[in-house]
Amino acid sequence: MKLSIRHLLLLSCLLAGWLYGPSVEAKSGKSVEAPKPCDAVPSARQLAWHDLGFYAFIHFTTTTYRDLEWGYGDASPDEFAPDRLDCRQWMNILKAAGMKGVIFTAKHHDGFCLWPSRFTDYSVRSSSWMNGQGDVVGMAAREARKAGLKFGVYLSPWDRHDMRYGTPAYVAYYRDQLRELLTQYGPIFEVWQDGANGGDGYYGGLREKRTIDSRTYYDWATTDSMIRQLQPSACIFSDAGPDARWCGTEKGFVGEPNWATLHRGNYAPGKAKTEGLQHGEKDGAYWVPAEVDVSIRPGWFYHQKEDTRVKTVDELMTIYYNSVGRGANLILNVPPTRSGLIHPIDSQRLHDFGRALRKEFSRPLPRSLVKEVFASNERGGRASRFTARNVVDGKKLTYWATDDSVSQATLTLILRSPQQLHCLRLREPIALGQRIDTFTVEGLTSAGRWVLLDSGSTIGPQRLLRMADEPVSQVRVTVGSSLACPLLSEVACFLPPKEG
Ligand code: FUL
Ligand code: CA
Repeated sequence: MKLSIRHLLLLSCLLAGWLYGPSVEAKSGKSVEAPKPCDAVPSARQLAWHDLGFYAFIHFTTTTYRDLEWGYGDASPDEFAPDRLDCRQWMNILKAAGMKGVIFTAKHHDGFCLWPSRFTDYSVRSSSWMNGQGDVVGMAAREARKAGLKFGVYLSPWDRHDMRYGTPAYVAYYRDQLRELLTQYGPIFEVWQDGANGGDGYYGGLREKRTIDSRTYYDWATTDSMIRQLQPSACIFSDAGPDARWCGTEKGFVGEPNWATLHRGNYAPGKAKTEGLQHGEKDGAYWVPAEVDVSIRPGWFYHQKEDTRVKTVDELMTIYYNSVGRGANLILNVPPTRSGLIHPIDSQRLHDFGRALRKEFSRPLPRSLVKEVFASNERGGRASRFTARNVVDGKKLTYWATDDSVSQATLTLILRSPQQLHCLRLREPIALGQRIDTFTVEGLTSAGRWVLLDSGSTIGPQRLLRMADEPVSQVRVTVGSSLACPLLSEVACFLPPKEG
């Protein structure tokens, strides 16, 4: 029998209903209620966002040609002059690195628009590049899609070129531009709202300092509702969410613990409170997960003098473990050169990193090597749909749950033979909220001793733990504390990658 997409959708809905639904009869005959979700849970758009994990940032504009990080806003449109621009080259490199999407700087602080906006003459339309016929946003969006990468936009709220900046007319202009970006370039997965508002700039030739009240000036609520209307699946990123938050640093890590929850009211774009952004807030009322933004080079824009400072594969791997490995998403910036291509050093590095990533997780412990999985408590008993065995079935939707009264529990994987483990991946079924606070992982050595392999705080959509060398015949995860009864959808073990 052939299954159509509709059949598959129906089946997955039934499965999700069964797993997260209110109540069913377990095989034991007892009625077992699914655990209730925590107060703050992700929306459907956030759940899809969590699945992306790793994507790219591209910083490219006139600033690239001035060798600056923040363009002042006075560059002539003619200065933007890539002679070999090739967005397909960018996308193929990003794809090979294992990325799932790309966010492009449609307009950085210098105000120059990389698409021919109808609302300003400060754009590619005024450049002699391609006789004013060019549209980098369009090219990037098209090539991203062809490569199977999701596309997102960065539109800097701070605009050092535009005369209107600081007045209500500028906010209307910002929204007009955003409307163009959200209606002309297909599906957008994320809209990046930068918090920087540095003050001085060109501002239509006045060359002065302008300050705004970042809490009130932009009226983000109105802009965000426009985004919702035009691109309902797009996640909105800023220092304060609503869908994803800045992690509070540009060094390439999120804190531990990393809660996806936050008291949103205490945050505003441009008003970063590093501690809360790095760690989230355990009792936060909103689901606002962290995104880790970091550049492959020291700067966000390309500078030849940084050709020797491209991050190494080891550095990138550490960043990956400290971001994706702590349940955040990673947005890695790769700046094109003046010619419009990704530099060969960065390209080679990303190629090597992609290979290293694939290798890192290339040897999942075969299911046949797991003899049994036991837990100190299984909701509804051993035969229920919440059995501990759900953590090794390779399915994200199935999970182990305990009874509601439980906040400490152990789950033990018994292996058929001692194995040297390389890495462990733990996942909570976050559709029901982030619950596990502290945990330890121990291994049973051949000497019959339990040794501590790792311990930590928070798991979320995924937690990657690097393991020590000693072979173990059992792996025991102990939940020390949990905000509500603990749930785990996966305890995946990876064996050391084969050399070569
Ligand atoms: C910051 C900006 O000021 C940088 O130039 C860069 O765009 C970075 C991603 O965000 O706030
Ligand atoms: Ca599972």
